[in-house]
Order: sequence, then structure tokens, then C-alpha cells
Amino acid sequence: MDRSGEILGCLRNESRYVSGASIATYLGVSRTAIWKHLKQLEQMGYMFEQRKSLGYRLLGTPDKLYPWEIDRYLDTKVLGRNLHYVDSVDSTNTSAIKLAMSGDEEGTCVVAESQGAGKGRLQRRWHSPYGKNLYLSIILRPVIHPSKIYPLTFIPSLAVYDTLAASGLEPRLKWPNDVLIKNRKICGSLIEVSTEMDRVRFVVVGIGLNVNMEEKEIDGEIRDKATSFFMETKKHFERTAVCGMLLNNLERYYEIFRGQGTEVICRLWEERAGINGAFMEIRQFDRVYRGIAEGIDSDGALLLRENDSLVRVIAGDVTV
Ligand code: BT5
Repeated sequence: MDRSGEILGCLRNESRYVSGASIATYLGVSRTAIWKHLKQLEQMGYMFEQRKSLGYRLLGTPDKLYPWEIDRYLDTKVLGRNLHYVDSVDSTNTSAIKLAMSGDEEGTCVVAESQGAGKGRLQRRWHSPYGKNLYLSIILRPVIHPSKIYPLTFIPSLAVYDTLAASGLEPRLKWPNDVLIKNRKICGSLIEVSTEMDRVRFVVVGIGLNVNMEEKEIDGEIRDKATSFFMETKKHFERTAVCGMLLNNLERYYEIFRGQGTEVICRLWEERAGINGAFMEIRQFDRVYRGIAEGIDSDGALLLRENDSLVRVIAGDVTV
């Protein structure tokens, strides 16, 4: 069992020294084990000061998404309680799918510092610079008929909306799953589902949320289209705290989804997005829909008044 969180917990109060012996007694391990562990933590970027006869003092914590750092901000029952941390990975969604296929339980998360092949919808790429943002995938196992799964798409954007609002930003939801600030995308989510005929085997919810990314780190293709917490506020945010808050919000909406039903989620999303009455153009492969939004149907489809008919659209790329 990894005891990093517990050892660091003893040292979090940076104004005082704690002896190796007292940490060892508290955790019921040897002093040598504590010493070895502190050396490992130093290699991971933590900084300690050691004074003879006084003990250790924590001087610095690295800006990394280590599970025990995220755990400090979690008040979830299930989501994020089993957190896999990877430094660099092709895609956190692909890793989470592999874990789900090998039986990992609901709530298991994969979080990475960077992705070599972060996935968007329809084979698009998610720009994932190292150590700046959140790239997070969560395994869910809702007991639900596959036909009822679509409104789950709204859960990540609702949770991200609340996370941004609590941080003093003014987010806007864009159908079906983007979160924007002043027309620039700060978050995208990708839901991948594995089903049988009459049941959902598992869902992987992938979220890319731009936190400390700076203008100069943005790819050419998205230079005028993307933003981050930092770009909006000129302040650095603690990614572990943002991740914890996001998981807390996600669990809250997931509980509503399971307990109160998909209809409630659709209404919450519709209300936050305030799309009713907006003119929208939606590209879906070779078809373009143009019309006035009249809300979200109970299965998550967008209702669009096109000339005289009301059409239902499931997914697509939107211009408002
Ligand atoms: C999405 O696709 O918005 C879903 C993105 C999901 C990414 C997460 S990261 C963790 C998890 N693991 C994965 O492999 N994926 C998920 P879509 O609606 O198709 O939007 C993709 C488009 O967004 C791109 O074509 C770019 O125009 C733009 N884009 C790419 N990277 C971006 C970024 N970091 N910030 C803002 N916009 C970006």
C-alpha cells in the first residue's frame, strides 16, 4: 500500500519539524522505512529540510497530479477513490477502457500529466501539453438500458461549469459537450460506451480541462479557439484542487442521473445553457441543420425548429 499521503499528512504543517521516529510510530513502520520513503518522495519533487534532533519539515510540493494530493480535496464516496496516475500516456480514455475491460470498479480514474494522442470526437485530437492541464478519465457502470445513456454526455459539462463558476469564471455551455469562456473552449469531454443488447457494460467519461496552459503553449490550429483558467485570470491554479472539486461535482451530478433520472439532467443542462430561442447551425457529417433551439428532449436530443418542422438532433458540431 502506498503510504505517501499519510507520511506527507504528518508533515503538512510547514511551520514545524516532525521527527522520523514519531512518524514511524504513528504509522507503525520502522524509521528506516520512513527515511527511504522520504528519499523516494524527494525524487518525485518534494522538498524537505532535515535538522538533527528536530526531524523533518516539508518545504515544497511539486505541481503534479499525484493521487494522494488529489485525495486531499475529495469528498466523494466512489469517484476518484481508485486513482491511477500516469506521467505520459497516449490517451487516458484508452487506458481507462483497458482497466474497465479487465474489471476495474466504478469510479476508477486515470489522470495524466500529458497525452501523446489525446482523443476528441470523430478522430479529432485533444492538445495535451505536459503538466499544465487536466486529462482525466473516469469509469462508470450505470445500471441502465443503452437507449437511456445519451444524457450522461451532459454530466461532465455540468460539473465543469460548477467548477469554473466556483473559481470566479463565467462559463457557457455549448451543445452537446463543450464548455466555453468568452467563446473560447476551456473544456471538452468524450464519452465512450461499451454495451450489450440490453445493458451498458461500462462508460468511460474523458475530460480535458485547460488549467495553467499559456497562450504560447497552444497549438496553431486552436490558437484563437482555446483558453484556460490561467489565460482568463493570469493566475496559476492548483490542478489537484481543481481535479478534486471536479470529481466532487461529477459525483453529485452522477447521483442525480442515477437517482432522479435522465430527464432531470437534461433540464439542468438546458437551464444552465440557456439555449432556448438561440439560432443554431449544426453540422452532422454531410447534413447541416439550421434553426431555432427549442430545448433538449428527455433523451438528450436537441430540438431544433427548422422552417416549419421540429427536428431532433443527436450530436454534431454547432455554431450559435
Ligand atoms: C472534445 O472533442 O472536445 C473532446 C475532448 C476530450 C479530451 C479528453 S482529455 C482526457 C480524455 N482522454 C482522451 O483521449 N480524450 C479525453 P471535439 O468536440 O471533437 O473537439 C476537438 C476539437 O477541440 C479539436 O479539433 C480542436 O479544434 C479543439 N481542441 C483540441 N485541443 C484543445 C484544447 N486543449 N483546448 C481547447 N480546444 C481544443
